[in-house]
Amino acid sequence: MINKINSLAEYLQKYQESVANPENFWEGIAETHFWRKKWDQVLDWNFDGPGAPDVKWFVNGKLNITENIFERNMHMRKDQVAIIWEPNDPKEKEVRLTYGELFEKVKQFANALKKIGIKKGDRVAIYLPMVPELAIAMLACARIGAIHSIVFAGFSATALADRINDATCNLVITSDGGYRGTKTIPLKKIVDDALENCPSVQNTIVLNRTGEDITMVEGRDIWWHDLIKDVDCDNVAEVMDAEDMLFILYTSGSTGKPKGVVHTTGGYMIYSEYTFKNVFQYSDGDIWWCTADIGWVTGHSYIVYVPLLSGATSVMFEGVPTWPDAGRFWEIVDKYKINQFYTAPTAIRALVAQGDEWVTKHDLSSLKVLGTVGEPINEEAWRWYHDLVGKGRCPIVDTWWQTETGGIMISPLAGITPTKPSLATLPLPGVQPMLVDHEGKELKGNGVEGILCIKHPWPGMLRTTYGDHERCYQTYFANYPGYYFTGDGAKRDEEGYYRIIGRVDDVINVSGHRIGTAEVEDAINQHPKVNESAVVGYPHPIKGAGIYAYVICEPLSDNELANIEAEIRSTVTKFIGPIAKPDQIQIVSGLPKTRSGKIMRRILRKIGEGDASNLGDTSTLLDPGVVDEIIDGAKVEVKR
Ligand code: 7RM
Repeated sequence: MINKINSLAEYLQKYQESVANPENFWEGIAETHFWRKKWDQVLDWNFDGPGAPDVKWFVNGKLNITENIFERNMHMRKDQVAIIWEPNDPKEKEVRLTYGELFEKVKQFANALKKIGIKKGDRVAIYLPMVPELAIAMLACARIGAIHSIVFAGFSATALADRINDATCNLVITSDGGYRGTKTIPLKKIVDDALENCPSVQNTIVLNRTGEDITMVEGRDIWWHDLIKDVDCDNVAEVMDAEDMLFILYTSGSTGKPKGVVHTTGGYMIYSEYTFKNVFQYSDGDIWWCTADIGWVTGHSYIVYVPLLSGATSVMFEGVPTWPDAGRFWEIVDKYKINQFYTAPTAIRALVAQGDEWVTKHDLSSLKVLGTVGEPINEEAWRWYHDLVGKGRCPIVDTWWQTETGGIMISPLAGITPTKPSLATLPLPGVQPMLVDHEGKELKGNGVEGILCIKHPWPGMLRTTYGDHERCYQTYFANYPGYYFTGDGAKRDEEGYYRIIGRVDDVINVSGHRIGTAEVEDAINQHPKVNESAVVGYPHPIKGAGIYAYVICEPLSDNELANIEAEIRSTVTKFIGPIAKPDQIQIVSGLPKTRSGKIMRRILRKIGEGDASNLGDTSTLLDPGVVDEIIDGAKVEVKR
């Protein structure tokens, strides 16, 4: 078991140790886990040069992550609740699965996967709502060494097909439908549409969740309940190499289609588990709730793998924070006596707007620690969370990390690191952040602002982008050779605390979801009447950032003009999903381009922000007149 840090002095000491000798530090932690065979070498790495990045932790070590969740804990936790599932509709009964029960279900489903021919190394796409079977499916894949690729159930058929094809998955696990608030989402229908263009898929497994009418394709589609009938629960875990792939998770970047971020078995397990007890100061018997969706990395790590590795009781919620009313989160906190609560700033801001009484009418006295993740938290939301939800007695941990990092990287340790609103504060032991200027020169000392990079490998880092290792190098290691480039800008204050400012690339963080501007532009350009588009982020009071699209169309009739915005939104919904729908669409006759044809996004961003008073150098623009036209027609009020 991992020992947790208990004081600031101990943190500082551990931090020093971890930097002075990272291998010793991580080896000590890895030794508390269950390995089939010990590693020969702790770390072998190269961030630059031939084959880079080349990072191997616990070289030749053998293990299975599910043995570390189940076999390692079973003697003491068989009857302890592992997962509490709270359904979308509060009138439906919750489900509690003990470690013993969950283990049986995982082994049985693992055997069922084997029965249909799934084996080690196969890729399995999972497109499910937030139901316990999602965790069971993930863990069953890990048990047999199949690589899961979970696709958030809000993505469209096209986006799902892109992800299935990129990883050449041979199986899709889905359900008939899914509930979210008042909506029912026809997941199986979306899978059917996607599979028209996915030649690698041989089977789908379909869970019965909503009971709605669906079509089952003979020979391809199998009901979950039929598949597991008569399948036994005896299963020995596949022995995995520490560097065998555990999962792929697609995430958006500056250019092109989303990349499949690859995490491997040993390092991800060691790193992510280490973060949990330290950041949240989780103690045995506490009830833990992370409100994320398992379709995002936060849910992978902090609903499923990490709490279960830590022997925690993890709450999983199917619904949304505002249905049946805006008190739902706090009702659940009270119902299960949640001790640590982890959510996104966008959810907090949405609830601030609903009024305080939704919070004050529930008993929140069980709460000990509050966490945030996904985007910068503004001071107002931080204060509300701290004062009203936490009654001023719960430390807030503002945790900075990414899909690529596997687990939390920069964060206070609850109750140990003195906090300041909107600051992620200090790196966890083993994490070596640095700030660089645009030339890649390290900015030393405190009171500096620059681009956030990481100097040294940590066990939870991505190893590659699936099917395209060169892209991994180009995206994360080419800009500042020798360092991992995060894509974020940050400030280190006089005390050495980090404040994450936001993305420095063409990624927009909408409600904590990463959306690539290029992806949205590609989707908009699919509309037959659209010639060209440029997408930027702009400040949005609830979402953090909204999506602002400037679009050039072919000549439109009045009728076409009246419908074009709605049509563009539905085109984006079709090609990506509703989360990428532009909030503002402005039809323009031209875009601010340089003589070499590059769109000056900086100008479009400024206009979206509502401040065109200082547009900087526009002398390289081909046609400066378009800027005035865009300002005149802007969807927000613009200061000139
Ligand atoms: C976990 C997750 C990653 C991006 C990252 C940042 C932003 C995340 C914070 C934050 C400010 C934070 N993975 N981000 N946490 N910005 N403060 N505490 O969100 O891959 O989906 O997104 O999110 O820009 O690069 S992610």
